[in-house]
Amino acid sequence: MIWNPEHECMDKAALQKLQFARLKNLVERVYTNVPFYRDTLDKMGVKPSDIRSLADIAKLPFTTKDDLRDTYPYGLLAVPQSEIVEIHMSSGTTGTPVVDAYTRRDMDDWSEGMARTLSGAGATRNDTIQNAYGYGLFTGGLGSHYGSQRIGATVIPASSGNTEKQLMLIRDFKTSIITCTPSYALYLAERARELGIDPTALGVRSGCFGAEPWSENMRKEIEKAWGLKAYDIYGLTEITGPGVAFECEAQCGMHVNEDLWYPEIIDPATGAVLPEGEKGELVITTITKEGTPLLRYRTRDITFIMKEVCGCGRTTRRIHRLFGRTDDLLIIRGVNVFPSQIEHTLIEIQGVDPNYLIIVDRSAQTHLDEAELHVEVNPEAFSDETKDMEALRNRIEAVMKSKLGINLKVKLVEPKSIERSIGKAKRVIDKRSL
Ligand code: DLL
Repeated sequence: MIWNPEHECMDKAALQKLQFARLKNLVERVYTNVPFYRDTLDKMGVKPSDIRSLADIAKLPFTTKDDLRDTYPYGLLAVPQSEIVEIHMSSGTTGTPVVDAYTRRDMDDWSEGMARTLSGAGATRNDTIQNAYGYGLFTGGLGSHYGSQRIGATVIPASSGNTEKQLMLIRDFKTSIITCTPSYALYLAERARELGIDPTALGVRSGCFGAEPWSENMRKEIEKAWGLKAYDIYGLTEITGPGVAFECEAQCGMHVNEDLWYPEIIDPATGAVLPEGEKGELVITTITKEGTPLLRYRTRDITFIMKEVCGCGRTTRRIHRLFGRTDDLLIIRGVNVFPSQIEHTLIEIQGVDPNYLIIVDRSAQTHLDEAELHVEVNPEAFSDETKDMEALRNRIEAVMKSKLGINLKVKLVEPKSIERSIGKAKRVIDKRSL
């Protein structure tokens, strides 16, 4: 179901015209109202009147996470604070949080983006949506909430955690759609089975999963565990939260709500704009945002813009499932590898569960990187026979070496021993101090 055909199925030329008008207006607004941008543009010698086409976006400066941190909390505000109706924040793992401040209109765009997202997963007003993203400063909970309300579905604001209660709610209120992180979706199914409940019998027919990296294989696992269709959804606090891009029924790449958030792909090393189809860093400009608008925000997420038009009827461009982040790329003895690649490879191996932890350290003696991969054996494959476990361990090491070119020391751990997360899963512990 397409929530907003007028904007989602827009003719390409008309869409570009709209994007350009919005971009031009944005540059004027930030130049007038945000000293940070006025100074930066002045230093670059760029005036709002220099933006004469959509391609002129390349003349504009990038904004980085550090710029947001340096101006914490309200340095990038483009409207008087009295216009702000809500704030959200992402703490990340380190450092000062980044803030998103929303005007009423920003809230409206966010709800719209999420209504489109949920509709992409088939949601209508007849659905009961159980929202197990965390409520609070994190955007996952309230973003999905506003989108559900916009559609008129029945939203259960379950928030994250309380796993047994979640299962009770699913059963009693006949939840048809669930929203949570993909790792939590798997954990919820695992916990259901432990309690003697068959998740596939609960009738949840689709789920919107995002906020953390996951893989095609993990999609298959979730779909099998629940008997549902699992949709990838993308967004980030700095831009608005979830609702930036989402999968439709084709489950093949995520449609960017590009009438609201304009995407580009750049070479992260040089900053040059890359053509469609080439993989690089996703950069987003918030062309309608009023509270904290951003010019060319460097997301650090790696993907590409898909060239083919989607068969679903939407004309908005799609981004491929994320490959990782420029900053979570692990370089182990010079070999580049994203945790998502490790996960993808792991799920193809019989006998192990997609629960894993990568611990990277540097040997004090040899000064070489050492990576250990903790992998959970699944209960059926778990054996007291040391030789069986040894064979499984060797097999995983060999596959990692041949497919990814990295030497990983594999440690098999007991089923369910790796800590489960109710929100974003932690997959990497990097102990190297470089
Ligand atoms: O995670 C917003 C969100 C909530 C998205 C719920 C989807 C669902 P942040 O906490 O600011 O916001 O984290 C944003 O999470 O830059 C990506 O690196 C990662 N991320 C988000 N969605 C996906 C996804 C929310 N579908 C950061 N696949 C982003 C992979 C994702 N990574």
